[in-house]
Amino acid sequence: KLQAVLFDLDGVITDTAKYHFTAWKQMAGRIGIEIDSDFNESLKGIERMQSLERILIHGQQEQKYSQAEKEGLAQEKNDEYVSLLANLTPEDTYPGIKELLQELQEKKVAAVIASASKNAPLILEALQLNTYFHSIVDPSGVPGKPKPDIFLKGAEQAGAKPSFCIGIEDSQAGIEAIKTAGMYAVGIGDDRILKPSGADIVYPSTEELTLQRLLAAAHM
Ligand code: B16
Ligand code: MG
Repeated sequence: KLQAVLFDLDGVITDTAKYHFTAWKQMAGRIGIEIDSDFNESLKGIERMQSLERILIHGQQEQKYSQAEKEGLAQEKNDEYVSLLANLTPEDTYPGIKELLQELQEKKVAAVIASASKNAPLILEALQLNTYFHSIVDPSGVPGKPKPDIFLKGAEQAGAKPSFCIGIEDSQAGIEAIKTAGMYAVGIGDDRILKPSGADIVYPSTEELTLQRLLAAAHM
């Protein structure tokens, strides 16, 4: 019955979440705002300009910058982030991911990237994983997570019914988005963080992700 598996990218396919954190921390530090890893949880899965808004509110600077200045700050973060991405190689793919993608390909279950990141194509290319995906959702102009739209668009692209889809996420916002989309939500990370957002099951790492386990957990 399983028709598609929708993968978040940052924090599920590879550890780009740490590069986002480093790049935001650097930009925020430059304008006098401290961010720690707890606060960073609230940025995961959140689109670029929205993330910046959250950081400015966190530092009580939400009134300080014009729209053009904010775009400059976001650009500064992205430039730093993209330069960190130059370090990515196929070895940076999280354990178990390539094997799962191979299994899905064999069983003709569509794998889709449902990421908020505009850098997703660049990252998949660096990891040499492009050929395993049926499609990559373009997040431009789509309401961001925790809204369900990125996941719904991914299911539509794969011709899949949401109730026969599994979404995999490392962020609170992403888990919420998957559940609102009416899909089975698999969390990767800490269940104390992801269960309250509605995760149906949480695995501490991607190593545990096998097709057999997913099918059994989701009763599909
Ligand atoms: P970009 P995901 C999200 O990716 C990240 O978790 C989030 O930290 C980032 O701000 C967002 O993508 C936008 O990324 O600046 O590259 O367009 O977790 O949805 O794969
Ligand atoms: Mg993520």
